[in-house]
Amino acid sequence: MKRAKLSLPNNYYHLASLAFCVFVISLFVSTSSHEEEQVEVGYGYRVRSVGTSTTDSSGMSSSLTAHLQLIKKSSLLGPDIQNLNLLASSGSFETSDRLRIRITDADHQRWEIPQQVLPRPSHQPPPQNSFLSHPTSDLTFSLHHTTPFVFTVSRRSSADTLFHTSNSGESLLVFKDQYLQISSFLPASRSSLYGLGEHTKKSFKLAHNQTLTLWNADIGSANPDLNLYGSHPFYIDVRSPDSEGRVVAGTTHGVLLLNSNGMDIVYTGDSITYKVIGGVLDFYFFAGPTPKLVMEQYTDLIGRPAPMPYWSFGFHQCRWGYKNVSDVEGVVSGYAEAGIPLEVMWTDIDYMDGYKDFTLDPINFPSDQMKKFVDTLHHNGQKYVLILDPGISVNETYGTYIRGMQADIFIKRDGVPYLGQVWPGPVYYPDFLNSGGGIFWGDEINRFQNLLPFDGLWLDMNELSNFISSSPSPFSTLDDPPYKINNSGAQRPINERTVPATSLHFANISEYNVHNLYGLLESIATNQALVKVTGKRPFILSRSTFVGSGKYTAHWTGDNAATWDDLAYSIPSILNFGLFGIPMVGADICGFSGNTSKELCQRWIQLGAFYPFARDHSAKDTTRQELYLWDSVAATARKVLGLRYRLLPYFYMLMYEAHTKGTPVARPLFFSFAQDVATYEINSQFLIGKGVMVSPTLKPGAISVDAYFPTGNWFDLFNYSNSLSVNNGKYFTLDAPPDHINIHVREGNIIAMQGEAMTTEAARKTPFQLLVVVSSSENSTGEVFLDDGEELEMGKKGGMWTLVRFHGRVVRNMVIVETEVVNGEFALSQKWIIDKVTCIGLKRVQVLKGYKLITSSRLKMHGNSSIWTSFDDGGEFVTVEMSGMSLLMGE
Ligand code: MIG
Repeated sequence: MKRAKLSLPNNYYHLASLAFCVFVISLFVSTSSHEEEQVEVGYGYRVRSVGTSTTDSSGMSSSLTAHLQLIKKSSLLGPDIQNLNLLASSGSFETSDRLRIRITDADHQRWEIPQQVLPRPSHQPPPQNSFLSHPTSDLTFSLHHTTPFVFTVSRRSSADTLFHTSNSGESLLVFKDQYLQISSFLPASRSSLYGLGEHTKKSFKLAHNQTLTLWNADIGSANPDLNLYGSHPFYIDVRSPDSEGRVVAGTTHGVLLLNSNGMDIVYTGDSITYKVIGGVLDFYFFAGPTPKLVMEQYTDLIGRPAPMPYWSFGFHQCRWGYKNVSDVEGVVSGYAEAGIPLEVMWTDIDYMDGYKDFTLDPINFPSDQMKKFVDTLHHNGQKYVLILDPGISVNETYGTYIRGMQADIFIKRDGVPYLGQVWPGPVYYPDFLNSGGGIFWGDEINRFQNLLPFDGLWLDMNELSNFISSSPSPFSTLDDPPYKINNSGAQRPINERTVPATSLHFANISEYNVHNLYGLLESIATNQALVKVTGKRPFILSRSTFVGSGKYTAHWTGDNAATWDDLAYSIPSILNFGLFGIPMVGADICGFSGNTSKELCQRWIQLGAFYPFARDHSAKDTTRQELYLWDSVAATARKVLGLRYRLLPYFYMLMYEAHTKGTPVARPLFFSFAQDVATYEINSQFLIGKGVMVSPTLKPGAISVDAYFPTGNWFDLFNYSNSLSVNNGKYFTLDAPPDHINIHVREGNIIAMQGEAMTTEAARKTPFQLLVVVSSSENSTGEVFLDDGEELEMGKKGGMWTLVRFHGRVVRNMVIVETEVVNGEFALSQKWIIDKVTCIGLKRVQVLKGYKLITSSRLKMHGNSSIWTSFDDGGEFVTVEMSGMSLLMGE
């Protein structure tokens, strides 16, 4: 029998510690004494017994248990676990669109993510006959093979196999204390995978033959392919049609391995292999069958994205290295003088006294000046956000430290708080698994808010980041586990520059197991604190994230570089976070590290103006990059941020959609055009919502851009002209002069826009304009969601909000637009009006036949009302604009 040999990490011998040497020797012995038979990491399991419960009307079980028994021992990577339990549940218990398959040690409890951290249904079998009230799931689980154990997950409606664990030697199921492995075959030519982050990727669609490592680390996102700040073991698989024609193009499912331990995921194209260093195998399959439905099903499990305050969709300015209050004030006035909207001013660690959280530098950022500064911002309708790092300076004269010690809430190692090293020097790290840690943190936030009324918090360094690497404990295999995940692309020790894995959290939970959860836990604690302290909808920006973080925080992609490559990589990164359920995401505009250039910054603000989260941020000692510093960049910023601010109601409506359904704000093209397989490959364009496409220029010196357009009529959103009529999706070369980014809106959309202004507050006071992009082949739809922009809940029953849905259609030579209003009272109380309706996409021939304007009785036309028509460049389409109306929003 041919057995593949386990390949050892390259730097295996360099890393050898005491525990390691023992391992090397035992390996040596075993290979030398069995010259013929090569050693396998595992030999799989056999199914010993199977039980089912709750059979539904079609005879399918909605729950199945199986007992698995080890086939043969292997000593590689530690002893095997003898007996495993498998529970597969679907149908009535999990929702009908979700299938859970959990495999764990039958005899001992193992680490699993606690319910308080990520609430989810427990895994007891469902009560009898509860299936009756539920539709049948499209996902089926089957035990494909019993010796060795192999299972499949298929789609009932098309018989497509979605997951098929391997029965071949090197990729059999392995289950050891510190090494779990499972593989699935994939149909390489029909399967497009997205997700599995956080990594910087050149392409959005995952390339074949790569290892994706998940271990949260303070590694700059300017480094492609390395494990970065967050861990999301979730992918979606967009399928192309099969040869029998049973699978429709774009049929999509999602797969989550809910596990917080470090892992490597090896994706070859033909297969995916998870190599995990702890926990259990807890898979969730989401049936889709559209990308949108997968997101709805995924966020139903992990938590819907947090609503973001309206103001957070404005433009943000930050920099590491602002010198003092007057430096920061100068930036605020620089924006005002240049006529570029600035919503939020940020300060980085510079504001702190000796980099201590919750303090102000008494010389450069003294509290009286800072208070005045923040009051002035608020007076002008602007906001202020500041940074916090988790490490608390070890300093006997520092109140926060003293209170933390009294509360006894720091992460410990060997019985005492673990001493790390970050910006303030020696630090202890709060333990957010300890409820006392959250209380401590909330109390500090409260005290600081009383000193300085900040509007949001920025959580950095929460991977956890540590400037030192502690040596592994000789008494444990946690610090130096037998399997080396590909940390930092070089199988670096998992303890490198973080809190060591043998450190202990509350209830003696090891850092080894919860390392990847720190950012999530800090976000939860911070969110709870802000709710309590401010009573308003929190705005939190966290660098480190995990499955479920979107329920509490926004995210930025971390330390990119001011390069053209990084500009391009920002698109896959942002789209990925949409898939991870964190739709409020952006990259540092103009680039973080290294010196930006005028041209790069000009192109970056063009793209960044359409990130869900738009912030200019740069590293210390780089050249300044505030947008007003170059005339050309300033002019572009006015233009693109002008459009962004006009689109604020649209972004906010998308936030509502994200919050209620999990749909990303920035979406891959295949979210709207799943049937068009060409969209699966697109890396440099994306959609805002369902119908606004962003096609940025990403190359130096370029004055045109090649952009893909799926079928339909598309119109330049800046001038409603330059229309493109596409019968069959294709690439166009579009003009892209230095001051222009191509933004197109597709037929079939209705967008409620407002006016440009210097703040979101001022923009919200301007009248609405309805852009109706009519279509001869489909109805046009759009929505607007209105509330005060900062109340805790978004769209909750009984709340103060209004939802207006627009439906438009062309009937002969009439355009009919109807509105459907939910909870009109709130909008009516605000007296918002629509003063302009612009119809684009009308065919010239339709209009030449003559058009009538039929106004409803409520549509009041004023003395200065006007209607005008114009023809686009190609002469094919007509724009009809009615202005000077005062149609009440909400009526
Ligand atoms: O060690 O606070 O990603 O945005 O400017 C660097 C200083 C710490 C990393 C963040 C970056 C921030 C910087 N921080």
